[in-house]
Amino acid sequence: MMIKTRRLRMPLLMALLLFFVVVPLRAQIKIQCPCDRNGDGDCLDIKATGPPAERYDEPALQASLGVQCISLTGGDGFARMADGKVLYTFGFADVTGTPEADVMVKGVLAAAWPAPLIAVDEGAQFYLTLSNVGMLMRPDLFDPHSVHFHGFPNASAVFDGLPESAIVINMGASLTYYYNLAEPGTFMYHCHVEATEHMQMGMLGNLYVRPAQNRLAAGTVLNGFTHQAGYKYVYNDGDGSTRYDVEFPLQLGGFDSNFHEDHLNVQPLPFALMRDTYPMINGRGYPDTKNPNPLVAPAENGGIQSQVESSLITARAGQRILLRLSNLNITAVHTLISPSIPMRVVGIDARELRNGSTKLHYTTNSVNMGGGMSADVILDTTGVAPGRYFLYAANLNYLSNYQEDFGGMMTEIVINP
Ligand SMILES: [Cu+2]
Repeated sequence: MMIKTRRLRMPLLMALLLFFVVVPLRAQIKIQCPCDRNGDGDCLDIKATGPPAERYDEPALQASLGVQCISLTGGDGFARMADGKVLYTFGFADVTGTPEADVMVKGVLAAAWPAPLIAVDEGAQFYLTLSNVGMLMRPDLFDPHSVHFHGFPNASAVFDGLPESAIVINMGASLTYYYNLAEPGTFMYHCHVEATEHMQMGMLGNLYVRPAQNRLAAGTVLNGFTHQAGYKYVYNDGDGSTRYDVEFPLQLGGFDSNFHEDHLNVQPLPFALMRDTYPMINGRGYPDTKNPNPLVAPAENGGIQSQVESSLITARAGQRILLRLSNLNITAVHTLISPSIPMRVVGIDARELRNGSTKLHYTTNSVNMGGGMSADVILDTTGVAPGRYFLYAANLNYLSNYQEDFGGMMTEIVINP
């Protein structure tokens, strides 16, 4: 009997050793980007001096390959609400340019809210490396993370981020997602692992693809419209009808403060009781939305800035403003109102509104978006008097920062002479 037990004990010990020691050691941070030769996830930082291995990146190669790369981490952090309340978050951080050996350290408590903006170009090959640095404040958790490029026609399900059908990323490991940017449009991205929890906790951000029409040679005539150098469009419209001068991605969302506070200890349940108390645009409530600067880093983050995206909209009178609107809120449908400057809706859910060559653009003062929806809205400021205008949620109870009134899902449009 003793011998048998001893025989069983060894394989068990070996299995435990394999599972807890060898397997984690095999996982590693690995950044893949075809024009990156020094393993820091970008192709941009040529250094004139230093050992050859450290100055290998090649911007010219990046251009010739049509490659765009970003390196993100998934982890936790803190964000400051407009009333001063600091809430615990999960999120992504941009570590592009950080060598592989430093990614785990740099990504700790670095979660950005919202996730780092991703703006890429149609026709490019896009490599997104996600490394999971773990949740420092919740060492009991061993959650994987993923990136779901919402609404994008992925060629392969393995890069779609759904835990049921795709690869997800364990702590201490990386995965590089590959996207062939075949279509322009306003998309969004989020983690799809335990989506209700990870999305409420803040793993969501703006993502859009600029159209190939932007790169036409100056003087090209499109259906009677002459393209000029520097002209920008929302879609490959074929007639210049989606041209704009300045663009602002605005993502609607919110935090349930009870859920975030309890989450420092345990995942609160049931999800059916989730109720957002801090409605936000780009991770801020009014008046923080109109602050053009990054917010002060919460002390809990150790000085790492978590909220860098302003939602202040500025333009000169006469310019066309593109609002890339998206709603990634998991608890509410939102209606956004521009009562003073008419909104021309040119696209919904990353598609131009058209039937063949017939344009179905329409003008309105409000756009209604359920979770996961996007809208491309152009504000034509021709004839608009210089001044300050407002953009806000029609659900007026969302114009608050929890117990503080006159806040929440609102921002300002400043038209300069
Ligand atoms: Cu996640």
